[in-house]
Amino acid sequence: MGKISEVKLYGTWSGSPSPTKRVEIALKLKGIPYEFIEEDLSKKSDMLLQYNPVHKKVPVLVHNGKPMAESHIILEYIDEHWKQAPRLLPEDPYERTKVRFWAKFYDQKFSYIKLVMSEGEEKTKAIAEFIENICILEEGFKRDFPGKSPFFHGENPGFLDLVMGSSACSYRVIEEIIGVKLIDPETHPLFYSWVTAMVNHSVVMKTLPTHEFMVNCIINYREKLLRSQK
Ligand SMILES: N[C@@H](CCC(=O)N[C@@H](CS)C(=O)NCC(=O)O)C(=O)O
Repeated sequence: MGKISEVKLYGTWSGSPSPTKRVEIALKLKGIPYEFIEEDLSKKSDMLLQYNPVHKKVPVLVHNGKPMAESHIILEYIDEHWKQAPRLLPEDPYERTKVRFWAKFYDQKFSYIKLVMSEGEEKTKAIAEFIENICILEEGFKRDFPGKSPFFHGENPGFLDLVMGSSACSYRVIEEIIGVKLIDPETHPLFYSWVTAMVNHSVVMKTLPTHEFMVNCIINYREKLLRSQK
């Protein structure tokens, strides 16, 4: 009989958009049972430091005692090890490059923390950059994923949906906190229909905290950070 898999996820259960959610959604989509271990990032556990000595960050997935870090790498591992549907990455190598390209672009360009934490001129600049990058994504969707709907991978969310969705699904939370509209269905129709499908997906809905909870958590986090800077 095959060995039963032991899967542990070290993550942060915060009310903020976080890469841990990408891994949680992937495990749930594939029906992989796992134990969630919550890390207090202000007091990192010895286990986390041992498992991720380079970056000292969550998420860390430990599969049968073998640790791995970095959410993109963990998602790829999950898809390669548990090959059951839904597949997270496309079969075709060229299609995979597109998905990886945009996932990297998203992580490099989008900072929700910057939007929430900045003020004055810096905030205006962060908002303009955010909207400019949404427009670049909109063009990218058209060029690289024509006819893919409602998700980049078709009927189920895949790698790029999870990388982007873990934070993009909270855009309304950010809009409410900063008092500025970021996503316009008229100007960003593809992004808008994609993000709406993500927000309404049953697994995503169950995994992400509610709107009110996130608003409170992010406001508290911002106040705590501002107090510590005084
Ligand atoms: N590139 C990493 C980013 C992970 C990350 O930023 N994790 C944050 C929590 S959302 C963290 O552990 N921060 C603790 C720290 O920076 O000390 C990934 O995709 O997994």
